[in-house]
Amino acid sequence: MPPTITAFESSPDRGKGHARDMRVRWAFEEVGQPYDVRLLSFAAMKQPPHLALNPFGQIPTYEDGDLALFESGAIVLHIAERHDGLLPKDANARARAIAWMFAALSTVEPPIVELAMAMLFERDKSWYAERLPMLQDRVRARLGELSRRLGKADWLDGAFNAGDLMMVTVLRRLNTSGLLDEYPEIAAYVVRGESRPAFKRAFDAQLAVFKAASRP
Ligand code: GTB
Repeated sequence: MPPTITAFESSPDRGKGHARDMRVRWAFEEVGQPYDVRLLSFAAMKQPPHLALNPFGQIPTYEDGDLALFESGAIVLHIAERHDGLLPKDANARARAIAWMFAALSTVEPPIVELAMAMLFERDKSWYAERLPMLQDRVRARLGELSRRLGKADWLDGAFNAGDLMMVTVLRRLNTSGLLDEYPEIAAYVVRGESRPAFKRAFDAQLAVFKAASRP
């Protein structure tokens, strides 16, 4: 039996692949591992069976035999550790790839999510116009730092690895923000990630879920 992950029955991003099951799907595709998906409504995510898998009532989760995991970072790392293709063999390079995964999740993603949440939920607030430039500048700071490190390289540290997978999924949330246009190396890096066949297969799979849910 392949591992089973959970995803939105109907993603609020309308199939843009911004929900965090996308990074798990992509990891499976990169390593060539089949997987099953259990789709959940928002209501089902808050019911005891799902809370037993993820105490925060969120997707994605991962089940394989007697192992259940939550947190997309932990799931991608688990997949990368068990299959060839996402982590270098050299111990130091492997440790650095994992450091980039953490950097994506704990240094780069928070200001991006903060900006995305403000743009989604705070537009009608009196303080929105004043707060927005500050949130954008926090994202710009990370993009500038990342751009200086990436330079002209294709990937963050040698060949594509799980660190790039995680970073690209984090950065592509900015695709419609206009901010990536200010950092051409980062914009090209995101496109490079999105051009990988494994990314496309994962993207199409989550898009098919959205299309099926939208059918009358
Ligand atoms: N740290 C956890 C992880 O990495 O797995 C965070 C998981 C998480 O935030 N899951 C979200 C969720 O289940 C879905 S991905 N939310 C429901 C809830 O908390 O009740 C976040 C997400 C949602 C929607 C969009 N979008 O519409 O663009 C993008 C990202």
